[in-house]
Amino acid sequence: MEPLSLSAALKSASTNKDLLAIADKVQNKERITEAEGLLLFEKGELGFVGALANHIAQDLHHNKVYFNRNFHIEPTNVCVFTCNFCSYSRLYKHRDDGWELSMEQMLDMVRKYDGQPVTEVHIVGGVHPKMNLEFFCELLSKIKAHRPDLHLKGFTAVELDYMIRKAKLSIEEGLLKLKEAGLQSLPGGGAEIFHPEVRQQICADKVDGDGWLHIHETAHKLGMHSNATMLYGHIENYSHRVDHMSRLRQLQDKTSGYNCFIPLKFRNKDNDMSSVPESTLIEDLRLYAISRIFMDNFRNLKAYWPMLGRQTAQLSLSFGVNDLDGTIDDSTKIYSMAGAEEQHPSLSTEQLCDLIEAVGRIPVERDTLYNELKVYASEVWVKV
Ligand code: V47
Ligand code: SF4
Repeated sequence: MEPLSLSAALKSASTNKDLLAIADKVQNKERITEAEGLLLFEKGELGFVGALANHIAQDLHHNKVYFNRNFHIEPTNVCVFTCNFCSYSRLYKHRDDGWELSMEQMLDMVRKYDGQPVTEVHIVGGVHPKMNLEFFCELLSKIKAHRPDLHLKGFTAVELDYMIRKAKLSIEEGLLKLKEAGLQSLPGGGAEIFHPEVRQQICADKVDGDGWLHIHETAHKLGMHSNATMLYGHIENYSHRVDHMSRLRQLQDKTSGYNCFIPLKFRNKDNDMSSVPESTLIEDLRLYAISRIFMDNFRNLKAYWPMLGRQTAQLSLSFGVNDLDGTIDDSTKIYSMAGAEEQHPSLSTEQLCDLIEAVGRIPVERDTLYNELKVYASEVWVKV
């Protein structure tokens, strides 16, 4: 029997003519509008959006799924801000319950990887009033001096906004100092939901959406790349998600500076939003698929497995995702403290490859900028 063509499969998944018009656009590689993005959230069944998203991802990446070898440094969980969804931070007055790593402790963490083939360190933490721009420039330059091949990806726009304002510099001046010290990329955290209706309720006291975007735009202008996240599945509605993704899509049109988009599922353990239920698996997968369809200028869509759990991350590979972040090596606490299944997130390269191959995809080790370092072609799945 002949397999169903994509359009026949889509017609069997939906009879809504507006949705089918979106499917035509996707097949013709045309951008969908914000109203169409909203319609996908409101009316697009999982099978329908999944088929479209998988079609796009296959067209871009064939069967390849990317990962990298990385570890995190979380300098502190002491934070001047009070985001209601955060299970991780401790206020300065309660700093005895948290941690504050010294320069030497962080350099020891780097030295632990001497001789190991990690390619990236991801540095992100709370916003500590005493860890300033000068301290982080020193940290970056010492890591670079010790291990020049390690790509330094660090600091959310929230941390950057605070440390650069405190140093009384413009965003451009501050980022330049960090770049000179060795910073190469910005991670995507702190974006949450840009729309003020939501931001005011979940993280009113930190940098707003415009400020976050300005920092990333400036970093792109200085030749640095960055990631973008969206914290979803709490009090936001579908329009807020579309607004968030649309603002990122517009900036990407302007700068092409984003490496990837990373939806982050809200986890509700031990925070001030614990009464808000977590999103369902179906909603998670629909969100990945719709992000893939809507954000047509982001080549890479990442499922961050420590937050989602490895099985859901694996499943997301059939819904538009083409990147599983990295090996992590049990070096982050943000999600385990918020109730994620992965209490000590760590995967060996072999385990990551097995996860990817188990769903018929080809694992590819990448660097931070998505240059391919090694294609793992297993005989089981790949005809070579
Ligand atoms: O900005 C905090 C999120 C982010 C919770 O760029 C929570 O490669 C869910 O941005 N439930 C920081 N999410 C982590 C981050 C990140 C992670 C992995 C890869 C990259 C990258 C970036 O964590 C915060 C916030 O959005 N977060 N608390 C929570 N309870
Ligand atoms: Fe601080 Fe980040 Fe937690 Fe907000 S999410 S309280 S900025 S550590």
